[in-house]
Amino acid sequence: MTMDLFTEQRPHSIAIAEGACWLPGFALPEMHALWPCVKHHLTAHPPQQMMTPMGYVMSVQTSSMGALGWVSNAQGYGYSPVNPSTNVSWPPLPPVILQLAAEAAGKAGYDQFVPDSCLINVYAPGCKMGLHQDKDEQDFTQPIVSVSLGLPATFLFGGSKRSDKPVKIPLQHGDVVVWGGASRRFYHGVSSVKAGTHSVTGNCRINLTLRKAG
Ligand code: MD3
Ligand code: FE
Repeated sequence: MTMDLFTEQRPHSIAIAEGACWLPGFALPEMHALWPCVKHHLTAHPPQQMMTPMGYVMSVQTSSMGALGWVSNAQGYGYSPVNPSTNVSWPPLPPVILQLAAEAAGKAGYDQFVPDSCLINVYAPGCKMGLHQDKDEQDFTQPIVSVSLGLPATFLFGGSKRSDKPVKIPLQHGDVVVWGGASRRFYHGVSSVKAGTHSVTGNCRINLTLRKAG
């Protein structure tokens, strides 16, 4: 009884759907090491707006780390070992990110998570991501771990059908969400990010999406 009360007052993990687990503030203890690493990466590998196969320019700017980076162009979506704008390999995943991903996945019940891809999405004010499913990976039994940095955003989390009404999840700086099981295939998106200033990232939201893509 007492334990339940304690858990409700200080939630460490919140189940938001079958297989999906929200870990508020989970990345905060590692932020002193995580943020310099992300910032350095974005300087060396500037994020760019990708073109969708349908010919639209995505509002979000993206960059990647790891053996495989997520890319999009007129030919389609997928993973590439090189940055298409330089033809150079993406840099390796740094230990602080690998460890954070493995610890978060473990806490959600997915042991031995070893991602080979970290997509870095940079949202300036007004940027959003429409409802979609992540279907470009080889093995859907592998979870996805996301880390939110900077300005808050409303994450839209639907179901297995596009018509399923999405629930809104207010994601903040340092929040981690692990998406596995049935939720791995659910539709999701991000509402337009509101303008603001965050003490760590400045005028943007940054999301790290860790996947075992290959
Ligand atoms: C739920 N990015 O890059 S991360 C994406 O905040 C993407 O930048 C969003 O969706 C962002 O594809 C959301 C959280 C996320 C990532 C993958 C999922 C949630 C997911 C896959 C299945 C279900
Ligand atoms: Fe996605």
